[in-house]
Amino acid sequence: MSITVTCVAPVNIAVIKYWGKRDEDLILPINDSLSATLDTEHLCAKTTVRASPEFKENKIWLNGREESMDNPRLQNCLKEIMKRSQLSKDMESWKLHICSENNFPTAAGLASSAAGYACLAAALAKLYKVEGDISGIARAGSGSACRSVYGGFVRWYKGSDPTGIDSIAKPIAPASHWPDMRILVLVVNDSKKKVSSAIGMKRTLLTSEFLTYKAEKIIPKRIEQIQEAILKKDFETFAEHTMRDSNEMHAACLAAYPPCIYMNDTSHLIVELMHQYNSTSDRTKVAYSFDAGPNATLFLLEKDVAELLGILDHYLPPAVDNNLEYRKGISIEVT
Ligand code: 2P0
Repeated sequence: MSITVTCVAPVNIAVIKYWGKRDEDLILPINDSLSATLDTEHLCAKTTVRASPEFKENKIWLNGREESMDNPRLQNCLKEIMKRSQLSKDMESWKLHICSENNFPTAAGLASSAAGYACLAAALAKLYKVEGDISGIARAGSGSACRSVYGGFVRWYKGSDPTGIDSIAKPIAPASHWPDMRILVLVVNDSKKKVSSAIGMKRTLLTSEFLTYKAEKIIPKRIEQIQEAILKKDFETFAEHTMRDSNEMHAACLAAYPPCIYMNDTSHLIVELMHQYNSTSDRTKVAYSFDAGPNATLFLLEKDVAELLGILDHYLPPAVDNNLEYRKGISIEVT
């Protein structure tokens, strides 16, 4: 006898970044963040959870390899689920076998933990018949995961309650609201990053005063403006805020001591090329954003995709010598 549930959750890309926690254990951020969730075809996690009275212990496999269940973040997720479980006590005591796979490189700055924990939260919620918002459960596993629980454009409210009850994600517009928005992910390097996001953001918060300044003085205004730009489909305003926020996150990382360096020469070349491309056009056609790694995410409108791919092919051909291995075009869809 067993119950099996399978869920799929995509990666989300933040245009207003989460970088810095005000509570490390509860994973509560120092600022609101805003992202776009990709569609379920590319960059996804797929998680199957099986519960059975015959299993002797809880077990987890990530990308085919058995991992320890002692991970405190995993335990926090399970604890949050059990608090809201609607299963009988008897079934709650059944042990779990969890199997999760990504269809993209893990821990290469492609938000693998976001998709993974969102997927786990969704699968466990289905299994334990948990109702209502589950973004807080996903957040207990990894901060940015709370945004992958919803499709389209999503805002994670930092909240003010010390328990974290109001630190949840809410959708602000479905992907269908801006159907011609496209996202290209340029994979510059898919090896594992040197400084994890958790360590990088802690170090930045402790040693770079600019991060606190950004969270308190810049983001509150910017997030309202970018949200309005999304609702009005004002690409130029959206693009400028996106690029500024990415640049300022990496500036804060560089101002950490020792500095956290995520972008590489190819990343900087992409930044320069995109600014040159925009400046020779009659309007801003593309925005870039970089997470905790060298890979670039580009936001643009469908009508400009062919031209931009031509520019990238010319200046950054996918050759070994410039380390740009491959790239992939993705459109946003409601998940
Ligand atoms: C974001 N990143 O908003 C930012 C931008 C990376 C750069 O959220 O410690 O893996 O698990 O809460 O969610 C990556 O941080 O960190 C991240 P934890 P997480 O997408």
